[in-house]
Amino acid sequence: PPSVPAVNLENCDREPIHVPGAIQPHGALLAFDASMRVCHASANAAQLLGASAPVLGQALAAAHFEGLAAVHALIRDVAALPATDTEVALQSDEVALNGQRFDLVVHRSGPLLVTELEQRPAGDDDVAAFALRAHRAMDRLKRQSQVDALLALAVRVMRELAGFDRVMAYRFRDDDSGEVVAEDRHEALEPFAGRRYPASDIPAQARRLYLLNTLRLIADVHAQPVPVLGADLQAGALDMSHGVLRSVSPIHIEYLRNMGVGASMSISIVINGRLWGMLACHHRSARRVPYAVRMACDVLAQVLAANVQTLLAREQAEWAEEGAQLRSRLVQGMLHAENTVGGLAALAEPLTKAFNCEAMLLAEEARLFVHGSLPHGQAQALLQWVQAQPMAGSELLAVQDLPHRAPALEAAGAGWCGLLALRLGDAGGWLVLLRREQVETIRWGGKPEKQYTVGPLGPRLTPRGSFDVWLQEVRGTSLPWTEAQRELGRQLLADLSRASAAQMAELNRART
Ligand code: BLA
Repeated sequence: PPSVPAVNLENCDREPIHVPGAIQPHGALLAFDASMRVCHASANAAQLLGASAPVLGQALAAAHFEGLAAVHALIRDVAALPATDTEVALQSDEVALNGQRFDLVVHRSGPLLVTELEQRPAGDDDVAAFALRAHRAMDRLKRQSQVDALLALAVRVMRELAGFDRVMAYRFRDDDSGEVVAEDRHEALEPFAGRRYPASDIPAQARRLYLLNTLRLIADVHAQPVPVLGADLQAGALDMSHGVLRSVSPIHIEYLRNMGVGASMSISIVINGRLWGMLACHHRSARRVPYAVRMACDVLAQVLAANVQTLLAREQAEWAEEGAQLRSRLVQGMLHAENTVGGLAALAEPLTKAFNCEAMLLAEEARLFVHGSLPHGQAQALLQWVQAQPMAGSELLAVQDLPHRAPALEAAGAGWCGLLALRLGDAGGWLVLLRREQVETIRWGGKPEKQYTVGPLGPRLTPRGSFDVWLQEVRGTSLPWTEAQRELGRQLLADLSRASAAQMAELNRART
């Protein structure tokens, strides 16, 4: 028997999911080499396309079957298209073969022309009406001005269009874990909104593939995959990165079955070349979605991505503008201020706002200034702790979990968790910004660590068998200081040092 490579948590990101050697059974695949001979064929080709469908090794020109002319024409079209590294040559059409309707999708994979024929689901003649609905949906997406509202609308629209039982917007975080940030679902289903899933649920190679091929349909998680055979050993395994019938990783199939899902369609939300999130659609039973409808969903996700990008850029620009104003006010203020503490203290309100924090303290020589509900005793204790930290030449210290690092401070009832300390020159002065605790209750969609179970391939690590909510309460931390906030901190320090250099020069001039 062929040896089955064991897939486990350590190596599942190396499972070569782009060359599975099989397709989903609701279609057939034929790949042609440069001389237009069949070099790969799915084992169900004759059964689906008719007994006269071309067989392995046969030249397309030698085949005679109903619908051949349409197939031939599309293959010729794709062969004539220029293919670049970033763009696959791809064309599709609807054809009648063997008394059935198929979506014919042809694309180039290296030197090969890959022909996929997907059975058309019955009763979906209204593609024109669908196109109109999709157009109106995109128009509505463009009019949203908040990311949350935009995603909420997108999942609703997607569910209307594609008819799944559940549609989720899944947004990745910096650590590649993800969160369901919007959801529209059949009322019989339990809500998944707000749940968090670990990074390993979508391994790295799958993420890379989802950047190249942005929509994938798993039409039936209980269907038996159909092997794709090669004409000879040289044919090697067929790269199906850009295919539409690619068979799905068995480990992911198991995951979906455990989740009670019958069919899944997910569409990448790509922003600045990065996988920002996905629209994940689940159905409780098997579900086929015609190719044209899937392509409209894909375009919808692109419109969504463009709008999310615009809104995020606007938020960033507004914050940057606020920061720029703060800097120029500081530079102005320093012209008249007695000292650095005075200049900064005058801006306590806008400073705490820009850094999204609740309190700040300023210290230089004997001067101590506090803003927010921060008793002097606490300010002193915090300052002492900051002064004792090894800065290793750095002018900035950012802490998100102060109680864990400074238990003694916590015992004194300080209650501060986030601390951003900026060193004011070499004279031992500090600007310290403080944040309160942000208790985060993570609703993991199941216990994050995977469990051993005995599957059909013997004992191995499998995706989670349980998707019951698992609450993790994270205490003693604040919101993290963003890179933009740290950068603003560094810029303020640079402004201050320029201002004091100018003052010194002024003083010297006055003396001479
Ligand atoms: C793929 N994992 C995926 C996909 C999703 C998720 C959306 C894309 C394929 C699809 O459309 O179904 C994960 N799906 C989720 C999450 C939610 C959801 C988080 O609905 C939340 C609601 N998965 C594991 C482990 C491994 C693993 C441990 O949990 C590996 C050991 C693998 N996931 C895995 C693989 C794929 C995948 C290999 C790629 C499937 C493919 O495209 O062939």
